[in-house]
Amino acid sequence: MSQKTFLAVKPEAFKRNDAVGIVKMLEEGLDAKCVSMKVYTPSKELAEAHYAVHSERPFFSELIVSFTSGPVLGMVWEGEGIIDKARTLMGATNPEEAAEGTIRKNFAKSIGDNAIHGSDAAETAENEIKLHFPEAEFSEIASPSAKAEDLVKAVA
Ligand code: DAT
Ligand code: MG
Repeated sequence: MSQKTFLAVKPEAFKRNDAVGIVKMLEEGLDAKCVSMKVYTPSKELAEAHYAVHSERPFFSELIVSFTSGPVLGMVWEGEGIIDKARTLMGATNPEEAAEGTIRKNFAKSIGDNAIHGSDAAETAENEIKLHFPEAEFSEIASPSAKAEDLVKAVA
């Protein structure tokens, strides 16, 4: 079944200039299309809504500080089974457990600085897309990594 997922290069990885490299891995590793991409700094309200499921966890406040600390590269990708495919390509939450060839193996530094977010189920994907892309305008981006390069340059 074709579905959409929300993916985002997190602020620390964006700051390290890894956004384009991460998008290249998505482009090459997912048999899917990117249908929206933008750079923005999440507000506290957006971050708290995005991570609401973790609000009782001890790391919640640092998670919010991290996710609001600078620009993210937010994306919507669409394809068959894209939610699980993207999670597999991302790798484990803790990069020490991430498999070879995954984005987190290559780009994450620690569990709290793990480079990328990806929706974990159909319902969360739908909610996260509504939250981050309320404009809901989707059409295929021909070269996601070229578009990422342009967006990164524009904020440099
Ligand atoms: P994922 O991002 O793989 O979906 P998650 O939903 O369990 O992982 O957690 C959301 C984010 O919270 C995760 O990407 C990084 C942070 N996090 C999770 N567990 C943590 C921990 N034990 N210490 C610090 N940060 C943590
Ligand atoms: Mg999660």
